[in-house]
Amino acid sequence: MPGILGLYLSPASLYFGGVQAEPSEAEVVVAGLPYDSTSSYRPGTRFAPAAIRQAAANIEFYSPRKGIDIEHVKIHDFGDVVVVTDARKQLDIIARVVGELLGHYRGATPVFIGGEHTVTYGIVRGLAGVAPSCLLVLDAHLDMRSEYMGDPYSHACVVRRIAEDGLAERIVVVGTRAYVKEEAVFAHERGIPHIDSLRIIRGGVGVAIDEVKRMLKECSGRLHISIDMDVYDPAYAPGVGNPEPEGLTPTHVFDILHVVVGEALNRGLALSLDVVEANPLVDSAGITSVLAAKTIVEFIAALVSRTKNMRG
Ligand SMILES: [Mn+2]
Repeated sequence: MPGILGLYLSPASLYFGGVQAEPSEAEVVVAGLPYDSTSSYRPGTRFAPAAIRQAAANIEFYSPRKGIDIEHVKIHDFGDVVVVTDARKQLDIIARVVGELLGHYRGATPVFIGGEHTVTYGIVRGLAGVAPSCLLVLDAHLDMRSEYMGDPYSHACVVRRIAEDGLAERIVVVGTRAYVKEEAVFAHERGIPHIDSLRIIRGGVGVAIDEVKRMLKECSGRLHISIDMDVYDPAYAPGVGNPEPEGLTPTHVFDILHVVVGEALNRGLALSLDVVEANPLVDSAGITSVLAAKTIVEFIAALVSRTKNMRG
């Protein structure tokens, strides 16, 4: 692996998708970010990249929405980024790795598997170093506290840090239902729309899609999508650090993903994804890891659906 990628990445025991494509040919590049040092309630997301790879190896790669099988999509899994306990150093390493990945594998779409939500700050900083990015966050929480337990780089602050540091052109948060006044005020002041899960449950996904489409009109380079697994209802995703009842269903999330990815492609935007906060230590029967793997499969299906189908 070129440069710092060889220094900061170590191969996983199982590749996402099973077959390892040549990195130079890859349509999708995967990296695990097994960092969970600021988890405030139930730590263990460091085990998620391995658990999600294992889940991915045991589900079908067929997407009913597009009628395509993504088994033949060329995926290269770079393994996991090295873990250090200091949040600033960890985020610096992640940002450098992301910048290198984009530099060396320009045509590929990056997919990152967390780890706690803090890693998204490092990802978005790495992306911002290459081209402007808009950010769509799916999360039960706003993650807009100025600090949490004295730590400004806590998972509970990640979207605020990204906004304050000007790392995203625009931000929209979807699926929210758990936040404090400080966070709602910050979102309002910064003009960051958030669509509560209840509006989607009662009125359908259109309200969220419309808001994201408004954002995409103002995006010039890339759409990064960050999916905190706690956006799902705990009935579907019990294995997360901070579960909150009355969340979205897989159908809601996949419907949003497919429309948003299609719209971003129509606008000529690059795409990238992170899936964070799955916690195998508190999961039930591995269902959260399976759902995380399926979420990545649906994202890739939405991404490649124009060029692949079941017959070709
Ligand atoms: Mn969350």
